[in-house]
Amino acid sequence: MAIRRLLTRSLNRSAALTAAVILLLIALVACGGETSDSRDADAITVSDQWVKAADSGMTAAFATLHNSSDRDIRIVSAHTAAARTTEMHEVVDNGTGGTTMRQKDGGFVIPAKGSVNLTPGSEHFMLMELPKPITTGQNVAFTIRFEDGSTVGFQALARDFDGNQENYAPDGEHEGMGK
Ligand SMILES: [Cu+2]
Repeated sequence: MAIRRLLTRSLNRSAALTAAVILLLIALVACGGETSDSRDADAITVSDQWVKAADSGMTAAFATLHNSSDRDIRIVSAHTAAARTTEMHEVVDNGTGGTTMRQKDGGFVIPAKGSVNLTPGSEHFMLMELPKPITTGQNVAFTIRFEDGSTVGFQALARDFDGNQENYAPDGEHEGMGK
């Protein structure tokens, strides 16, 4: 009887020890994963970035944003000295067969281990009230800020682009956004 109780106790103890070791290992792995890209900015890579050349008014910038981390990462703001205001826009149905752009609620979210492709006719950085022309071949510097306050900077080359012209016209769909 006494032996059996002793045996049970030591089994319980070794089970508890095993559990503790497993928990410790999980904690170590979790921490190890976090140190490589603990800041949002460290997990984001920007590629294929460009901006549409424009003489005045507004234009748009495009890029592919990749997130190497295991968590979704949100862009809370974007900035460039080439525009007085920079917004994050999405393109949606306007209910009458066309499309309209509007500010993306909460900003762009780059999914864990995934990408967001900003392309003409889809999501884009909207550059409003250009203080001076953005000319073809010019490099435009951008800074994007993430939810944790970290930032990523990138240079986007200005290109001529005729597609989706109507979408970016100052008198077009942006009127009535009220923002
Ligand atoms: Cu827009």
